[in-house]
Amino acid sequence: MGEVEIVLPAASSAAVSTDGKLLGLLVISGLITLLVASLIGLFAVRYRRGSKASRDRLPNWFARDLETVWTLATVGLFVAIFAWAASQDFALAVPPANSVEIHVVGKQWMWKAEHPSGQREINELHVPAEETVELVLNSQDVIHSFYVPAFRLKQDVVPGHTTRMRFHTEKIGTYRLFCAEYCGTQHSAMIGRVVVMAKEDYADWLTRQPEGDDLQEDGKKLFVAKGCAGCHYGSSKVRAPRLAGVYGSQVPLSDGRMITADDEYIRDSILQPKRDVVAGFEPIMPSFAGALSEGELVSLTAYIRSLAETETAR
Ligand code: HEC
Ligand SMILES: [Cu+2]
Repeated sequence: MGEVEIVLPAASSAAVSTDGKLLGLLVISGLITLLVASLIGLFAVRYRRGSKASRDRLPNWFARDLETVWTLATVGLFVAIFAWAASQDFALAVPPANSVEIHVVGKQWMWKAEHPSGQREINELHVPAEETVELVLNSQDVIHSFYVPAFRLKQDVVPGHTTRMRFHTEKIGTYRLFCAEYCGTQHSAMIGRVVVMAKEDYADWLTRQPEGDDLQEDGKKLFVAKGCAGCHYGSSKVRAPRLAGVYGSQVPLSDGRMITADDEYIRDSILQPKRDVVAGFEPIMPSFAGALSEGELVSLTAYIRSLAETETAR
């Protein structure tokens, strides 16, 4: 990620067939364009003013047969393309015999995923390669759309309705995830990534996701309950830094120093906000010393750390 992708990787079986269809249509359109253009050229020369070429009416049977042939040929071509494309879409719609089922909830403005064994993540989706993954999609508020360009898959996620999306991929890697349905002011920040891992690595990753995810959840609730969100969400009227991507980054301070945003720093920012003031901001954040328990601090830090993953959401 980060670098400019010139050719979008085709990272799922759907991507391979979609690219096939696109190429097929492109070749057919190209050939037809070529045919039409050459006929225009040919006729322009042949029937130019003053040329001796015959301008007699064509015999009726010829005009009729020509009409019939090209009508049938184009209809046949279109039906063939339709059958080809539809058969691929139908294949995708067949429920797989066995699949890894992951629940994904879209809400303003994030993607939350829950794995079969309970592990949770936000704006990240870890999936195993060489298995059919079935996403069970729900929305908590408005219509979102789960879109992974490298998979060539886009699925609307509608409130009050469960939709499913399946994919099979063999390409290990990290791919961009977008919301492709305008869903409010922070819609453009509703992005994340899909991490395709080798089967063993995925199994391993699952075991390495302990309570951390629940901490994040708690932290997120606290972030709203304790009033942090009132200043730190993008929609706030108060000028406060967005916290997405802060964790682990270098933060310029108002006194010219640079500081690495680690757990310490996050903690200090909450308890002694006047100590390290972020460059470009007023020191208006109140201290939460005494107002938060240790556990709450840990949860809040876990939540802010989890926001770091959404590197592009800054
Ligand atoms: C009244 C508005 C306000 C509230 C409420 C508030 N903050 Fe802040 N926060 C700010 C401002 C402004 C800054 C930047 C200036 C500074 O560093 O003090 C900031 C800075 C921070 C930073 C450092 C950000 C960076 O870019 O390095 C963190 C972390 C942070 N706040 C977390 C929190 C948490 C957690 C809460 C709730 C417990 C909270 N804030 C509540 C306004 C607020
Ligand atoms: Cu959305």
